[in-house]
Amino acid sequence: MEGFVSWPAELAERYRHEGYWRGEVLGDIPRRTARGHGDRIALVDERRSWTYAELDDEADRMAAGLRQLGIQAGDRIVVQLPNVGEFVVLCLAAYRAGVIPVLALPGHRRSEIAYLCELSGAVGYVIPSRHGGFDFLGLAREVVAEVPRVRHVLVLGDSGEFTALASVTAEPEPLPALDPAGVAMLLLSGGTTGLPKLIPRTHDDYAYNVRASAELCAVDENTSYLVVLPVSHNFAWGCPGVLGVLRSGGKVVLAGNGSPAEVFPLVQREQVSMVALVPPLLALWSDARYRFDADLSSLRLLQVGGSKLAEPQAREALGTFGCTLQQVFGMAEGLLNFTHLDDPEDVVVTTQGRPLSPADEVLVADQDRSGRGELLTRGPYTLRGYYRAAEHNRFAFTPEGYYRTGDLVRLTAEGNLVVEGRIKDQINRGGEKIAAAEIEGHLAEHPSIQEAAVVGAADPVLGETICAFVRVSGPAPSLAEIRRFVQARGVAAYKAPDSVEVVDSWPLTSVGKIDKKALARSLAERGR
Ligand code: OOB
Repeated sequence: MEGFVSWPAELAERYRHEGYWRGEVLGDIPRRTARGHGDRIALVDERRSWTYAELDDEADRMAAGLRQLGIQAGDRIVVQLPNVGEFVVLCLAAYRAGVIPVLALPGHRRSEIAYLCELSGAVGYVIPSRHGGFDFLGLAREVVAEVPRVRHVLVLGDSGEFTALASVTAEPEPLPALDPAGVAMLLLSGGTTGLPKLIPRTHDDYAYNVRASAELCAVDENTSYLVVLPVSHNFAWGCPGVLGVLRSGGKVVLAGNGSPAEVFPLVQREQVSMVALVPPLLALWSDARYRFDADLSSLRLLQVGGSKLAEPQAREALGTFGCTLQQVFGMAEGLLNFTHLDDPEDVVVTTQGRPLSPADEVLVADQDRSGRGELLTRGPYTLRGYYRAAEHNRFAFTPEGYYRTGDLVRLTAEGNLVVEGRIKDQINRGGEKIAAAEIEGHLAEHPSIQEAAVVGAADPVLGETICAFVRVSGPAPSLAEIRRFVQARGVAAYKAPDSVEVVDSWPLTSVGKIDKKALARSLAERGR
């Protein structure tokens, strides 16, 4: 596939020889249980449930339906569905047909989706008709007008002038043989420069990612896994996530949002044993624990990741939920670090765990005196290059093929990683990643903004929020005006600045660039 950087032949050979890559394809994940125990429940969402046999059969039919529409192996489709069972059916169908899903978030809007369609060369776009009060049909009209190559809009619900996803079904047929070393899907990176990059994940690499995570987390047929994060996020989809549970014969419960009022009764009803959370959601759950009388005693494992979990919060959660806590420091690019289920409490609350695979190579580069440096990594499930991004790849990877994570870490004596900060120009807003450059680009288009610099401001709940420093000509726009402006440009709401600071001049670095560290310090000094 043009634009995909594969592993060097010797390494690929080693990963196969050592049993990391087994030639499995992602579409086969639920098949074993579907054949042996087809009547077991695989999937539950707000409206219905699927047995393994139903899930398997519907995925086969949708795979045939995609092909009947003329969507072929190797074609890309941008998928923007919320936490609904159809997302799972569609992704399995696409994997089986060799169609490559590009996993977008429900919050993305015109600017992100049109860009993703363009960059991936997508022929299809899959949406709900409405979700969270937003009209996706309207968005789809804008997207197809801007990117005419998108020939198919498939809609869950009222399809208007487009194609109903429910109609994408046909008699199952023999499907093309797939190359397990080929690209199975494209995940989104948080991005550090402008818009997000696309991360190619192969069947071989992701099947290993899922299998090894499921083993580490002791997922089995008794696991009841609740999804409250967006299901299209790598954490919830494959670490071990939905796919890890489906390969083990367990049950996946999809929830629309993570609010305790909605989700605690679900935990009780579905006897949920495992869930993946970001730190702000864990805080919400901890606060609410004693305000609801739902029985949460089925919970066995709380996975927390996406942004840094503070030690006091981790200790509190252990006391509050009385089950195993696991820190997960991962990235859509590949590398996953987990604390282990039998780690001592101190390791669990003070570190972000260690690499999943014995074949993960990690380096801490340019260490300062305290041993803190940038985490570099390569391995059997870490990308070797972003998709169609030759230019960017030259500095995102070392000549030896290590991915520069942009995270500042140190290694403890026992080999666990502690995340100490980052050098990438990105904001981590409670687990959601925002490339500063992307927002700066939008702000610079505002008629009264001359120049903008976006930095993270410390926040007790989200960890960080987005602060926009702006130099203006004429009247300074208010925060509300700036937020309206950014969103009117078709940008996801979570990327709109949370605060604005107007400056007359910039602090500069020795090479004359805007000194963002100084800007962040000035916020910290004023307690912002
Ligand atoms: C996960 O993936 P992404 O791609 O949304 O974000 C990756 C970045 C990391 O490079 C790091 O900067 C940050 O998010 N991060 C953490 C963290 N987990 C991720 N920073 C501190 N502590 C943690 N535990 O966020 C992701 C993917 C798979 C599993 C879990 C998280």
